[in-house]
Amino acid sequence: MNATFKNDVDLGLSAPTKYLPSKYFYDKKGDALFVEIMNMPEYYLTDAEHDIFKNQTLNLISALKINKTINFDLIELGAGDGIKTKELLKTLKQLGFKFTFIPVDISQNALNNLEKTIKKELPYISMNTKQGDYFNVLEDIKWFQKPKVILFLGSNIGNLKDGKAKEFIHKLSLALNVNDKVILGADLIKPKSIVLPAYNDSKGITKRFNINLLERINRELNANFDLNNFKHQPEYNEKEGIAKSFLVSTKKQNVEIGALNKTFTFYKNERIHTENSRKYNDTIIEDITKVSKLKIIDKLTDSKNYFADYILEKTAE
Ligand code: AVJ
Repeated sequence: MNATFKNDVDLGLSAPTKYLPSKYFYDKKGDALFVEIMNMPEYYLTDAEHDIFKNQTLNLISALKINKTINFDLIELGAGDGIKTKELLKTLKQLGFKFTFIPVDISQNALNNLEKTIKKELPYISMNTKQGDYFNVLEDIKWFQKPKVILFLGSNIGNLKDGKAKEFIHKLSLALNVNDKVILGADLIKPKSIVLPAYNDSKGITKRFNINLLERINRELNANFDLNNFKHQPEYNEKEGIAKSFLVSTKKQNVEIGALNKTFTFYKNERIHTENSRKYNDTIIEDITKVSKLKIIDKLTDSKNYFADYILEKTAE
């Protein structure tokens, strides 16, 4: 992990347009900040998807067309704190479905927290956690024998550029058997007045989340980023439908990264692109899924029409 982190930081900060991969937000401090983000009023995504999972649980379950007599694996990619999933787990159990819950996350710390809450609140759920990067984990779950329901919620897919998202959906489809299902959570394209505050909250939590990436480089790669010399800069335009986050160097400065034995120069107002959070509509989701054998069979939206959970089915053709 540390070696790839080091490599990726070197690649991103040496590029003509500097960037850092958003997956590195999630260390212990980043996980905690992300939980704070999900709880803040501006971050409508979590409430909207929770609305679907809480108020349309039965619709969601019937859309999955699961055979009650057969054991299945419920695999969640990027599980986070699992609040939405708990609604589903509870109801599935009440209805007598038989399954093992397998949350997957890049952060072992997030998995430990989730395991603790599930063991406490839903002790009757059978559960196995799995740590790893989504792309790598797909190689393993391919060999699981039981029918699968994959949860990819929270618009986590939005961190991937459309080309990568297509590749991911294609790989996911290869890891599934005919009739397996996916619940794909996607934040819908909507006006800037709603989207931008979700990435630029009044308490500055998102700013701390973004800056933590530099703190993590300081901590793990022995660097000397002066956190006061970078500011958080979010952007969104409705036409493109992509929220972007940057860290902007407020002055010309040099930063040393000990682990790389290198110095990086930032000019005044130079930006590091740290995240894309893509927003969707049916056309984009159709485009992303059409290369794969995952077909859209249903779609549920929240009462405000902010967010959609698409139900995909692996087909033979
Ligand atoms: C977890 C990727 C869905 O893009 O909205 C929240 C991460 N970044 N605030 C998103 C995030 C800044 C989040 N995802």
